[in-house]
This record gives sequence, structure tokens and C-alpha cells, in this order.
Amino acid sequence: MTDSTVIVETRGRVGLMRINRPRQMNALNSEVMAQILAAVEAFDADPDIGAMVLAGNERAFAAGADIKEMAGMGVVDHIQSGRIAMWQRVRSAKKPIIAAVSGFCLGGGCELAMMCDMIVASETATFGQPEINLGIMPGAGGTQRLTRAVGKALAMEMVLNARFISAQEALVHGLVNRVVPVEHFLDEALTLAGEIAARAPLAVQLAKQAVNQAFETSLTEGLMDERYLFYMLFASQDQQEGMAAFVEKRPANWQGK
Ligand code: CO8
Repeated sequence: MTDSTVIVETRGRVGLMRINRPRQMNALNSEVMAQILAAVEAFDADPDIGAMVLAGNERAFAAGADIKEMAGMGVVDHIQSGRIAMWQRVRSAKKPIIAAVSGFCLGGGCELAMMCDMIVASETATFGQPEINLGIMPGAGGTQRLTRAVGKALAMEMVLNARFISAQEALVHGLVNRVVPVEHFLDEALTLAGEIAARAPLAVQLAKQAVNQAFETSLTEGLMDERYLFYMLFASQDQQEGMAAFVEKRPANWQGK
């Protein structure tokens, strides 16, 4: 299925999605986004999958939304198509998604990576929100998630002045989890996803939800949600199994129940 604009496969308990428009720098047109969303939702519903990896290729994770597709759109087209609202469905996945980023990660591409839960970057990764060069601004989280991740000072430069940052800068500023040589970036992301996919599934899902609450809500709301989610896990078999396994000094056998 290499003619598909998103190559979808499984590696053990990890669902892998690779954006495949190399001649267009993996620009995110409607077809690519529809395929990513379909794959995310299918993996999310599949009990044999515990985590996902979203990747591009070595040269580009994605150089943004497809400018050629967007050029003729008006405000009414945007409102009626609801395209940006649909992208939010990536963020709505219950299972963790790791973005494996190499090369250009710009505009909507950077926003898509930031909708994921972690970012593994290659040494060549370049992050930016250059929408200002097109006379527009980020519309899918680039002013919000980026600012919370890297802080106001750097976000202002990136959004208002199209400053690109390297993988190392992104690491220093907390945008990415780790930076690895380009030949390893996909394997590193798959390994990390595989480790998480082997953990207690319910606890992973609720813990992801709780960390996202910290990122997206006030501390008071986040603490209340965290407490509620913590209590909920005490209704699971995995909680009993995990604690019994600790006491009995044996590995836990997770059921996801
Ligand atoms: N859209 C469409 N085509 C693109 C895009 C893009 N974002 N980026 C690259 N391409 C195409 C080029 O047009 C070119 O095609 P062709 O060969 O037919 O001319 C091909 O990919 C290769 O690109 P370049 O020749 O430009 O390659 P370079 O190595 O010289 O440059 C860059 C690489 C720096 C990545 C350059 O292509 C570039 O600046 N791209 C645009 C980056 C950008 O502005 N991104 C932001 C887009 S706007 C956005 O993402 C808003 C999101 C809002 C939310 C979603 C709304 C629905």
C-alpha cells in the first residue's frame, strides 16, 4: 500500500502511521488528515494496540497544511468544512501517540506533532510556525500548545517572526522528549511506544488524560480530575493484579480491565 498517502501498519502492540507525500514535503491535505484520523480511531478501538507512532520521513514530518489546497479557501469554507475541529480528534485519542519527527516540522505539521503526547526528534528536525510568511497565523494550536510548551518569549519569535528552532533547541525548551541520530528516530519512537504499550492499559490511558489536564486546564481543575481518575483505577482488575504482583515479587499480567 505504498501509493497510499498514509502508510498504516502494526508493530507488535504499536500502531504505526507514516505520512507518505514525499514530493510535497508531506504537506497535510484533506486526504492525509482523513487517513490519519481514521487510523488513529481504528487503533484506539483495537484492544491489541497499546500505543501509536505518527511519523513522516527523514526529510519532513510535515511542512504544514497543504498551502495549494488552502489558497482558494474563504472563511465560510473553513467554518463549513470544520477541518481544524476534525484535527482535534488526534488529541482525543485515549491511547498515547508519539510523534517521530525528522526534518521539517512546520505550521500545521508542528501543530499535529504537538497534538501527540510525546515527540521523539531526529538531530535534523526543524520546528517552526511560519504561517506569518503567508499572511496568516497558526490555527490548530500553534499559538496555544507551543506557548505552553516553550514559553511566551520563544513562542512569540516563532509565531510572529517565523523563527525556526533546531531539535536541540526544542529539547532545551521542552518541546521534545529526546533527540537521536536521524537513522534511529523511528526505531527510538517505536521502542518507546512499545514500552508504554506493555504497561497496564487502563492506567496508561487515564494517566495520559491526567497529564493532558495539567497542560490544558487550571491547577485546581487538574488536581480534581487527577484525584477522580486515580480513584477510578481502584475499580480495575489491573490495580489488584499490579499490587498483588508487587507483593508476590512477580511480573504483572495486565488485562486492561
Ligand atoms: N503545502 C503545499 N506544498 C508544499 C508545502 C505546503 N505546506 N511545503 C512544501 N510543499 C511543496 C512545494 O510546493 C514543492 O512542490 P513543487 O515541487 O511542486 O514546487 C515541494 O513541496 C518541495 O518543496 P520546496 O521545493 O519548497 O523544498 P525546499 O527544500 O526548497 O523548502 C520548505 C522546504 C522550507 C519546507 C518549503 O517548502 C516551505 O517553506 N514550505 C512551506 C512551509 C509553510 O509555510 N508551512 C505552513 C503552512 S500553513 C499551515 O500549516 C496552517 C495550518 C493551519 C491549521 C490547519 C487548517 C486546515
